[in-house]
Amino acid sequence: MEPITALTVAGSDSGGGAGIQADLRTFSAFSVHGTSAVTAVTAQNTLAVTRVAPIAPDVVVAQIDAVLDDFIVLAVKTGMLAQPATVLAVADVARAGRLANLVVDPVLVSTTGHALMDQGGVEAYRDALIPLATIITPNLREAAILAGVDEREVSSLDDMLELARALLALGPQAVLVKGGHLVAGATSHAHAPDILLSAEGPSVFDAHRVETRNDHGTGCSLAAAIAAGLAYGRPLPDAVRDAKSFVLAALTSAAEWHLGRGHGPIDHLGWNA
Ligand code: PXL
Repeated sequence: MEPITALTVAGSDSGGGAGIQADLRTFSAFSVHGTSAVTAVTAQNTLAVTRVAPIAPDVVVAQIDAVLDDFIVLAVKTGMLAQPATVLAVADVARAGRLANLVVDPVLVSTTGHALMDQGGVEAYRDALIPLATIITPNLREAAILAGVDEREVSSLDDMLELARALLALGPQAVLVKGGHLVAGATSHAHAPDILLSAEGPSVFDAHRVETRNDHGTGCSLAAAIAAGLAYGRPLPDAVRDAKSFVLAALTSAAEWHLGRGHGPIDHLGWNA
């Protein structure tokens, strides 16, 4: 047999909650062989990010080349890219048609407020990488920054749809705006709706909100799970639906566990299910 293979291009989280570590566990949970290109080393735990050391863009590309030269990579996820030059370098590889089923999670800032992208990253994403994506998966804050609107003005599903339309106009095949950070307005606290928009129109994926501090790496995991589904040939809406169920289950079974003293990881492998 030949295991299905995917690639994550993302940062390392020393605490094992987000980034490469979350992506590889997610791939494993979906029976996908995970390959990786490390874009940055972060020193962090469940409480804070204390250092970020970017990897040189040519070293990132060398890792991608090494993987693509040997494996049949059926889907690629990008997470934290750390520097605009890395966004541009990854976009060059994508433009050459070498990154199948490209899921771009446009990571800009950590939940704890630490910058995970240098100045100029927004423009690089907008101009170079996003137009080449199969799907982009911004949270509300990232969507607002990429669309150039004030995050505080996004408070309803209609506002989210408008954001999704603005981002679809940048050229990706689909946009998933995640409502996990939606606080006020038309939807209640109990829900975390996401909107998927493609040329086929919008669909809303509603999910109840899980009350827990153990939510570190949910965004990374969702994008990696979508990539895993696409690697298996699932249609995009099905891959998104499966990915949401996966993250919801992993959040639910991790809700009460203790890993670190802050925002702990989710239960990717169902240890507490
Ligand atoms: O969740 C965004 C993210 C992505 N990648 C790495 C991170 C984080 C958040 O902390 O550390 C490496």
